[in-house]
Amino acid sequence: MCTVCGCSEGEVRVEGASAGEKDARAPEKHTHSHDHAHGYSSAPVTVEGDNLHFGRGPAHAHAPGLSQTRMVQIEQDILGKNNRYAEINRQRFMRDNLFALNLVSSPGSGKTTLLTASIERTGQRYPVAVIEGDQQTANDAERIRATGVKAIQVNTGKGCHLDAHMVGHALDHFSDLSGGVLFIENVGNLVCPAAFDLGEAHKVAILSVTEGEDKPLKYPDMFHAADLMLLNKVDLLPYLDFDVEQCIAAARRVNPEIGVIQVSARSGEGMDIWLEWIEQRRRALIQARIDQLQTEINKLKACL
Ligand SMILES: Nc1nc2c(ncn2[C@@H]2O[C@H](COP(=O)(O)OP(=O)(O)OP(=O)(O)O)[C@@H](O)[C@H]2O)c(=O)[nH]1
Ligand SMILES: [Zn+2]
Ligand SMILES: [Zn+2]
Ligand SMILES: [Zn+2]
Repeated sequence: MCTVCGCSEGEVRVEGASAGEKDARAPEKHTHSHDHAHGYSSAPVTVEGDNLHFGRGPAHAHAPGLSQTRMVQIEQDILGKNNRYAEINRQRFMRDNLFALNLVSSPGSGKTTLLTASIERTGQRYPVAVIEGDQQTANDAERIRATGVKAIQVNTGKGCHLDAHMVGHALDHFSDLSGGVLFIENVGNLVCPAAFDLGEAHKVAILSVTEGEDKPLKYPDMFHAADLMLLNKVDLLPYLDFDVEQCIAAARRVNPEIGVIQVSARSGEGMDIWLEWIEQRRRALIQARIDQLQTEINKLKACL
């Protein structure tokens, strides 16, 4: 995963040495015939019968040639830097009373379809803008632009997620969005975007019913990080053996607090509930800002 192997930062940075050089701090490389059964604490693989676990060391991951300690250090460096950018984004969102949502899911769950349907239903009540993340193409941004809403496409190349720095650059392309909603469609990937704070108010995980009800258990980080799960494509339920209750139970096992809304971007089912969820939180954000400013005003008045 990118926070530990550092794929988002490129080879040179990851290895802590120039390209082609070995990381002097990395332990000796093991061959695959070696069974790792030597019991040292950073052993990257735990064997339980026929099950091999590579995520039980302190780094919760494995990268060939890197020690657990080194991976933890790299992760802290990458996430620390990201979090500083995220904080700047958060301040920009607060200054503009902009309600930002980070939409995360595997490829094809219906994020862009859901966004276009949401935008069409929202009308012109408040400003809406979209940041689109994909490895390549501006296809999704063009689909958003067709609704009349401004969209900035961010192509990540080999990158598997948006980071807060990218979002900061995209934000520079929007003018006044005060009081509005910013949708950030992350790169389709159920793993890496979970770790990257973009400064958003909430991560919203979209899971479509064609993907299987066990996904929250298989990819728990994402559903743990999200405040809401949109269960999309419910119009297809009659043709599948997908168990909705089992899926919701799986999501609540990894995140007892997660909200769930069943939607279909195709039929429109559940869309009003989703838009009401957005509206309530957007208004609460503005109200909190009013209360904060009122306190400031009261303090100043007391100085007169
Ligand atoms: N039946 C049905 N199909 C849907 C629904 N929402 C999206 N789709 C279809 O699912 C496919 C993928 O939808 P997209 O909106 O492109 O999915 P995405 O999550 O944006 O995909 P990436 O950006 O590649 O990750 C398309 O063929 C959509 O028409 C839905 O509610 N019901
Ligand atoms: Zn990654
Ligand atoms: Zn999309
Ligand atoms: Zn920059």
